[in-house]
Amino acid sequence: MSIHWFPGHMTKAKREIEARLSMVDCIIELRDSRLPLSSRNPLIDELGKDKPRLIVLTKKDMSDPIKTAEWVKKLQEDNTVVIALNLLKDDTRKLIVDGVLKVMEPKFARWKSRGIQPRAVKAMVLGIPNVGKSTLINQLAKKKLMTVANKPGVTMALKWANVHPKLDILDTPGLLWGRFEDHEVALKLALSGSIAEKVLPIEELCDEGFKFILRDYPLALSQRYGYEGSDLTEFLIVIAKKRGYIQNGEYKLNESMVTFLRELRQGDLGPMSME
Ligand SMILES: Nc1nc2c(ncn2[C@@H]2O[C@H](COP(=O)(O)OP(=O)(O)OP(=O)(O)O)[C@@H](O)[C@H]2O)c(=O)[nH]1
Ligand SMILES: [Mg+2]
Repeated sequence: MSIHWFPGHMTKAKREIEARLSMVDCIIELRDSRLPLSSRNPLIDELGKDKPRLIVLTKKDMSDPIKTAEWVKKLQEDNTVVIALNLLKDDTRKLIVDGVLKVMEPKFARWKSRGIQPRAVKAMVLGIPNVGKSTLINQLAKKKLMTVANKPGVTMALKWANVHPKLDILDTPGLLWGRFEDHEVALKLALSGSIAEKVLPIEELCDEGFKFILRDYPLALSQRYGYEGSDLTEFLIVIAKKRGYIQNGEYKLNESMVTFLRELRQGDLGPMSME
């Protein structure tokens, strides 16, 4: 099954991003540390191929620390500056500003040789929906300049922010690519909250999420839900009983599915990496 989810505002945003790219000095590319491969948007490679780039793996607090450290190392092999951050806690400001100045070094040298006066760097933040672009800007600016919410598609228009004497950042709407040739990628993006859930059948998402946890983090189900087995329906009944999802003597398993997916997405089952 190939799915399509490319809301109207994204088509417009893509055009506007292309139009503004020539104005920016570099790109801050955000990826979700739980899925650094699947959250890499091929559109960003195409749009920003000639720009210095800082890669930030976000939501480090939600990913498996060992896997994230491996990813940082691997991505750095391409001579890119890569940092993994919990945007809500880490010293985001210093780390990002230092990272931007580092990737800009060759450009600064060119400016100098051409006699161009140093000025604040203009960076564009790019990434899939819900990865933390607007959060990153708010943390840098130390105030709530951008609207942030835990669902994809919050930012709808491009907006500049002066976040530091040396840095201006352009916030952009999260972009997805039009077609997911790879269904597994779409599933991971839905399980982590970057594509609207309604795009994929909830049963399939639950099934995939459940299989993933059984395979990679088998203790998580017993720790959070007290469930020791490996049968999805049985597990959903356990949630229904615990949370009172029962009507006229019947279990409302749909509510169990919604709860399970929400808790998985928001990291309630513990730090996990899908890649
Ligand atoms: N735990 C955790 N949550 C984060 C982190 N970064 C962002 N978030 C949360 O992720 C959600 C989405 O953040 P936004 O900044 O709105 O994401 P965005 O990339 O701007 O999303 P769009 O505008 O929809 O493209 C919010 O609930 C943030 O609080 C992080 O490092 N750790
Ligand atoms: Mg946003």
